[in-house]
This record gives sequence, structure tokens and C-alpha cells, in this order.
Amino acid sequence: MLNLRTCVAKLRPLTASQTVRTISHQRLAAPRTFQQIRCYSAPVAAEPFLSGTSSNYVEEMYYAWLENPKSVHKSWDIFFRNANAGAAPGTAYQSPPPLSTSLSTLTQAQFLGQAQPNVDKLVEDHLAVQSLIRAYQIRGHHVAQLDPLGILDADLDSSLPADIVTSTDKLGEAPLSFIVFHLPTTTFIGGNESALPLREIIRRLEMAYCQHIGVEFMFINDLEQCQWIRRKFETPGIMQFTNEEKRTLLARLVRSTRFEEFLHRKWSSEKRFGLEGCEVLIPALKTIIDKSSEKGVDYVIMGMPHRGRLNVLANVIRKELEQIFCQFDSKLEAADEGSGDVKYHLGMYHRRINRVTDRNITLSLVANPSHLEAADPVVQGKTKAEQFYCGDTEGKKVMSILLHGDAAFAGQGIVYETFHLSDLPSYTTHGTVHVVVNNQIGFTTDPRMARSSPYPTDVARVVNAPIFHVNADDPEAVVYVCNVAAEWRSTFHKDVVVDLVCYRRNGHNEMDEPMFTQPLMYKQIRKQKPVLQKYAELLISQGVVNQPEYEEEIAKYDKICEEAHARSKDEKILHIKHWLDSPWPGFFTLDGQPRSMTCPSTGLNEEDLTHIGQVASSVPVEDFTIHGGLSRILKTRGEMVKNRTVDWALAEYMAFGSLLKDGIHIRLSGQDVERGTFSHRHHVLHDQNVDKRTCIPMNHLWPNQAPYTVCNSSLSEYGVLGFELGFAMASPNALVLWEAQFGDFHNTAQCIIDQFICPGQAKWVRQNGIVLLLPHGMEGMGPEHSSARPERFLQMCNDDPDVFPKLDDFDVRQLYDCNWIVVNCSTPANFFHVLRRQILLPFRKPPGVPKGLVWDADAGTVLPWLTVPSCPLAGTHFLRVIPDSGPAAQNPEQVKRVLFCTGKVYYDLTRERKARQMEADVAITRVEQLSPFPFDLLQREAEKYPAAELVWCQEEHKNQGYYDYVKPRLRTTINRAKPVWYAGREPAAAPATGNKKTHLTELQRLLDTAFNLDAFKDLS
Ligand SMILES: Cc1ncc(C[n+]2csc(CCOP(=O)(O)OP(=O)(O)O)c2C)c(N)n1
Ligand SMILES: [Mg+2]
Repeated sequence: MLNLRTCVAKLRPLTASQTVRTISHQRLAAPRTFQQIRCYSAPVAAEPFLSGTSSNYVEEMYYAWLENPKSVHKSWDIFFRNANAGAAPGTAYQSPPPLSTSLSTLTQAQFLGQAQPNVDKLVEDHLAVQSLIRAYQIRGHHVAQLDPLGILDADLDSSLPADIVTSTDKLGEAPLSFIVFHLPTTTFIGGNESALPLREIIRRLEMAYCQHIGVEFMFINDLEQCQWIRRKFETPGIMQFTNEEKRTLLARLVRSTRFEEFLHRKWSSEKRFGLEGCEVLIPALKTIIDKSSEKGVDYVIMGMPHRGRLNVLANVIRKELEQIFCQFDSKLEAADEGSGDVKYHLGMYHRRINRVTDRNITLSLVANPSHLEAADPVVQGKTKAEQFYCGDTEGKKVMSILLHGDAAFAGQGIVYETFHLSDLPSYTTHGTVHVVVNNQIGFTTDPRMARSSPYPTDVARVVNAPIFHVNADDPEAVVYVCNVAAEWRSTFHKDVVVDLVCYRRNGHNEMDEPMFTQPLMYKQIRKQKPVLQKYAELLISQGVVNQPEYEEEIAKYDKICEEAHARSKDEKILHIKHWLDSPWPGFFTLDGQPRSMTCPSTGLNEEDLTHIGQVASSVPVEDFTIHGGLSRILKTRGEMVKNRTVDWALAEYMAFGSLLKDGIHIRLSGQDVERGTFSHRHHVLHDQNVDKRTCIPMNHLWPNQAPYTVCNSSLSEYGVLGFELGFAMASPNALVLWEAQFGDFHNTAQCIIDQFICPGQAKWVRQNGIVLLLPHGMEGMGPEHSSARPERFLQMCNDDPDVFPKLDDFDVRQLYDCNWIVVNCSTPANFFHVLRRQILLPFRKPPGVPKGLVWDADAGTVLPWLTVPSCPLAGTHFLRVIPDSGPAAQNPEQVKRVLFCTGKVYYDLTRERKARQMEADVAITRVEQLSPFPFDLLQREAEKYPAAELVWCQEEHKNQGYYDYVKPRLRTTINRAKPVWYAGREPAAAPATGNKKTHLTELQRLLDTAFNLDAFKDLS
């Protein structure tokens, strides 16, 4: 760094930190008269190579020439002689020929009056200049002054940009620096000029790349995009602001700063995660929104962490201030059901006029949990859905903005997972603007301990997103960069990152003492003049505003805050629904209630079922060759349709197909879902002869059907489930399903499940109907791939195990009261009904559907057409419990044992019962909906078999599966009149054994217990 600095300092007439003012001071102090410059400057003013910036350089050169004509290059010597001799403008200077001209001409032109230099050397010099330019483009950001504190290297990379130094060294010192070089087409520093002296080249590169903006973009492998960025940052004088723009920027800074000051004055001991040190975030976001609105965007969906969130709500989204202020009142009563959330997690939805563009704009800030970055994929999913519903296939109308903290952006893997969705056809939102509040600290940990990459933003490089680092104490640089970022997004529809390098004036929150851990940084921060003050002083010195105007702007906003505060005292009740990020207009009544409390039949007429079945077993386009194996699968499907039976895949097909007919969009996403992990689904057919030719028969069902989206996802559970949750947020009229490859892979998406899906409605009064399909079943495939860990879902259900609900209508009311639904279907038909019920219900709850029957020999082939024995196709519904219908049920008084079970183990049990000829002794009752628990139906079942022992049987280990959830509820059901016994595997640490033989032994043991009528004798 030192080398480069020394070298550049020698060459450049204007150092990065020098202002025009300091230069003119030096001039005044110099022993030369201003008159001399005047005489000379008049004829040269019209020289083609002179611009505002290069004239400084010429001035320097001129002084040097005056002192000693030999101290400047010969060409300058001639030029100044000619100019002084009164040569007409444009004639005193001889520009070098373009590079394409022969070297001998070049040599002549450049070395006027000198001996012909070594041609090799000349070429080498030109190449060196080209690589110098390129080096600045690649590594100029290392030299840029990004850190407002100036104590830490904001990039943490103090390594020497070696190629810049090497090139300069090769070129040598002062004499060469006066040589004029032709500029390559990969730079715009020349403006209208195609050649510049080396000194000027370097000076302009310094201006473009080494001031308060550090541009990282040279890894982008698209020439057009690189050129676009170069043009935006290199063109001389491009960063110009009108006085009006400067005043707007100042006014926005006033709001941002005074908002935090107001909160601090009123509630000095309340946590608010203030923005102090990065107040420029507000003008930054407003600039991005203004520019995007100008480019046609009318809906912006945002996600952000705690830092500055209240300020963004107030000053960007324009939430009423009194609604924010009243949140600080601890006596405020909650009006809505649910547990609510802290104020800096709540979401918001607001439609208003953008004052700058005079166009309507809707802004939505997605509610989020504490878990940093978890909202990223959710925001993207919601954005994708909003684009989908308004037919915005290119992201021209709807866009997302994601805000990040520096530590979280670098540390959280979900950031990477979300970036990887950004260019996938079914997941792209056509470009996101990312803004990092890079205060160079995460809680108490500074970047040296928090990441291994130089910048917190390096993760964005994987998707070729340009990264604009900017010193947040230079508001104009920030606004410029934000404008470029928004333009980039609207031009290329790709992600872009703005890295606001700032500081955190207070501790992590307002109660925190930062000096414990960052003493030096905070000593510097205490000295730091707030950005508003700095910028106001600058504008006052420029005469853009005067002191009274500035003070008036402050007083005006303070008054707004005071008045809102006075009004906020009238608020006695907190309505979380005022903080809803995704309203569903029309779906609920005006006061947010379901329009009914009933669920229509989920059955379907035979004609529609047959039609869907026929399409599902055909190839609905001409000249399309499918794989021979698939032809056989489709043929089998066709036969099932003829026989009026369904398997798992066909039941799913029929549920989807029927909802599509009713205008319900269906989106099924997850790893390998198009074919289905178990090769059972085949929703996308591939032509065996034509590359990439595919057909989705589901989209050929009905003339005016809703579209069906089925998409193989990236190999990310956290990211994709978050995305689908976001997609499902946008509308209640879509069935959005995420399928885990195997149920236990939801492990890595647990944060979305725990923080959003399970408690989303309780925290944010936001319903969501996402469906999780979780393949589950102990098949002897080892510890993984066996269990969807239903115990976790059940543990998070909010129904009380000890209370028998007092409800008239369990079917619907119980569903309304619960936080989510856990279903384990034992028949394809019940799977069909539960999928349809999901949409036909007058409200939305997320169900988890472990499905284990894809492979099961009994369940996977011939099961009756949509469950009900006599096959009344209309009027059927999802069965929460499937009672025994065999000999045991005919003579219930004789039954000695009732085996309650769920899912696939039912088939093992019935086979075993048959083999042991115990059909009259043992009844088997299937619990299909585990949560909310079917207290009413199981009570009926238990009462039906008065003499029977009650046993819960499961194939999972005792400490897993359903037992812990079911047992207390079953006991409540029977008023604790009898014990509830257990037949199943022993407790274990792993979900399943890795040994097939052990697996089978365990299975036989549990079956033995289940049918040994003496098994529990000694225990009772
Ligand atoms: C996933 C997750 N891990 C840990 C935390 C606890 N935590 C809250 S804020 C914070 C520091 C965040 O630093 P940064 O991302 O730089 O944001 P800043 O607070 O500096 O604005 C931490 C560790 C959290 N909220 N989420
Ligand atoms: Mg930070």
C-alpha cells in the first residue's frame, strides 16, 4: 500500500482528500501571480483535452514549465511555447494518434523532437498503462477511503495491490508520467477524450475508484455489464447533484437523525437498535425506491434486521408515527389474539404516492424473528408470488430490497442459500438490491474475529453481483451509489449490493456499553461529527442552504414528532393487525374473521376424477416420446383409473387437478419434486429425442384452469422452505407445497419451521397455508431417511393435553384454534382430502403431512377410490380417524385390545393380525390427524370397546414419534379411566438402526408386543 501511495502521490496533482479549495489556497500562497495563469489560460481553454479536472493538471504543469521548461515533457514544452506564442485554440497541442496507427507514427507523435525510442519499450509502456487502468478497476477499492472512522481498514485487506504498483514502477517516475497514452475502450475516464497523459489517467482513476466509493465488479463475466459499471463510475464529472437534490438529501438526513434523537429523548432507557452512525440508510433506501419507481416498479417488498428498523418504518414506509411511539408504552393492551412480538420485529404494508415520481407505490416490510437473515428467502418468495400474481414475468413492477448487518451477512449461511436462488427460473425475483449496514461490528465482535473474507459482502460474488462499498459519511456518494444500484437492477435484473461502511455510535443496543470491548473504536466514535452536521455544514458553505433554513427543517420535523407523540398517548390498545405485512383483502371479513366456520365436502364428482386420471396417464402433446419405463407407469395409472382405484401419486394428481379447475394456483417445490424422489410422481415429462423439451400434463387439464408450477429446487432446505413460505404469504388462494426429499432433511430448515410457520399467526396475526410434505417411514434405510421427526412438530402444537375441548364442531373449530395441523395419512384417499381441505377451509393453517406410503405394497397400489367404501364420490371428506371396520368392529364388546396407531405401521399390524387370526380380538384404529387431536372421535372409539385394553403402537422409538404427544391426550379422552400401553421400539438416540436385520428384529418385537394379549398383564 505504501509503495502505491508513494508512487501515486508523486504522480497525481490532486490527492484523494484534497478539495478544490485547498488547491486554490496553495495557489494564493504561491509566489506567482494569478495574472500569469489568466494570460495563458485564455488560449488553452478551448483545447480539446481540457476538462474541469484536467485543467488542474495543466495548471500544475504550467507552473513547473514556467520555473524550468526542461522539467516537463518535451511535448508540453512545445505546447506551452505555442500557446504563449498565441497559437489558435486547438492548434497548440498535437494529440497522439490512435493505437491502431503504426508504432512509428505513434512514436513520432508522442516524442516530438526526440530521438525515436525503443519500439518494444513503447508497446510495453502502452500495455503497462492498460494494465494499470485495469488494476485500478479491479483493485482500486482497496485504496478507497471507505471507513468514516479511519481507524480500521474497512476491507481488512491491507495487502498491496501489486499490479498497480508494478505497472507504475515499470513505467518509471516523472518523465513518463507526462506521456500521453491512448485510452483503451474498456475505460471511460477520458470522457470525450481518447487519450490522456499518464498523470491524468492516474488522477482520474483515483477519482473514480479510490475516493469514498469502492467498486467491486471486475469478477463479473459479462462485458456489457462491466462496461455499464465503468461508465457509471469513470465518466468525468458524472457524480453531480443539483441544489434541489442536495436539499432533498439534507431533509432526509434530518428526518433520519432527528427521529432517533426524538426516541432517545423520550425513551432513553428503551431498546430500539437505533441507526446512529448510519443515518444515511434512510436517504439510501429512499433513493433506491425513488429510482426504481421511476423505472416502473410499483411494489417493493423489504426485509431487514433490527438495526434502524423503526426509522425505516417511520421514514421510508411512512408508518404513522403515533403507531410507532405508542409501542413504547408498556401499559398498552394487546387487542388481537396471539402472543405478539417486540416492536422491532413487526411488519408493515403501506400503499402511497411516491412524492418524487408521483406514482403509486406499495411498500411492505416483512415481519421477522430475531434470527438474523432468516427473512431473506421469505422476502424473496413473497416477491416472486407478487410478481406471479400480477403477471410481472421480468420483475419490472415488483422488486425486493434486503437489508443486512455486516456480521450476519457474512456469517449466516442462509444468505448464500438465498443468493443461489436468485437466478433460478422458478425462484428468481429478477434482481434484489441488498443494502448492508456495515458498522464494522457485530454485537461485541469485530470483523477480524467474525469472518475470514476481506469484506462482509464477499458472499455476493458467487452470483456475480456488483458490490458498491461506500463511505457512509459521504451522503452524496451514498445516494449516487444507490441510484446506480437501482438502475443496475432495472437494467440487468440481477442482484446488486450496496455496502454502507459506517459505524455504530452506541452499543449494540442503547443499554449496552461498547467501551468494554472496543475502547479505541469508541474513542474515535465519540469524536465523530454526526453526518447530518457534516453535510449541513458543507451545504451551508456551498450556499445551497443557509443556517436558518436548516434549523427550520429540523424544527419542522421535531414538531411532527411531538404532535404524533401527543396523539400516541390516546392509543390504549395495540392492534397487531395494523402491522400486517401481507393483508388478504376479501378473504376475511372486515374485522379479520373467517367468512364462515364450515368446510364444504372435499369429495369430487366421478367425471372430474376420471378426466384428471386420464390426463395423468397420458401424454397430452403430439410427437412426444417418453421413456419406455414411464409409458408402463402411465399405463398402470390408466388401469387404476379404469378400476376406480388410486395410489399415492394419482391421489395427489387428482387433488391438484381439481383445485386448478377452481382457479387455485398450485406450486410444488423442493428437491427433485418434478419426478418425485421415489420416482412416483412424474409431473414433468421429458421428450427422449429433443433436448429440454418437456411437458407438464397438469397444465393441460382444463381450458381456464389456474397454472400449475412444479419446480426442482436448489439443494437448500432452509432457503427453499423460507421461499415457499413467503410465496404462500402473498395469497390465500394458492396451494403452496414444499416437499423434503426425506422428511428428516427439514432439520436444516428448522428455523423457518420454529420461527415462522409454527408461531407466525401468534406473533404477527398472519395466517399461512403452506404444506410441508415430509416423507417418513421406518423402512430399514438407516438413521437418516427414516423419520420426519414428527415428535418435533407435535411438541410445538398448542392444544392442551389435559383438557378435553368443549366444542360443538371439532371438524373446523378445532382447526381454527390450533397453530398448525399434523396429519399422517394411511391412505392415498385421505391424502387427497386433506390437500383439498387445505384450500376449502375458510382460513389457512400450515399442515405438516408426513407421508410414508409411497412405497408400501398395500397402500401404494390398490386402495379404494377416495376412501369411502360405498364410493359416494360427492359428500366425502377427510377422515381424522379411521376406525376398524372388520370383525372386531362387528362385535366390539368381545374385543380385548384396541391398537391405536398412525401411518404405515397400520399395514404391518393388519398383516400380523391376520396371520395370527386375531381379527375379532384386536381392533386397529388409525389416527390420521394427530394434531389438533381428535378427542371426540377417539373418545367414541374407546367407548365402543368397553372391555378392551388401550395400546398405542408405533414403529418409531419410544422417545420419538407420537407416543409422548398421544398418551396424555388419549388419557384425557377416557378421563384417565384406563392405562394407555405402549407397543413399539425402545427409546434410542438415533431415529433408526443402520442394520437391516436389527430393523426387522425390532419390527417383529413390536408386533409381538402388540398382539401378545398378556404383554401388560403384570404391569396393570
Ligand atoms: C441467527 C442469529 N444469531 C445470533 C443472533 C444474536 N445477535 C443479535 S444482533 C447480533 C449482531 C449482529 O451484527 P450485525 O449483523 O453486524 O448487525 P448490527 O447489530 O451490527 O447492526 C447478534 C449476534 C441473532 N439475532 N440471530
Ligand atoms: Mg454490524
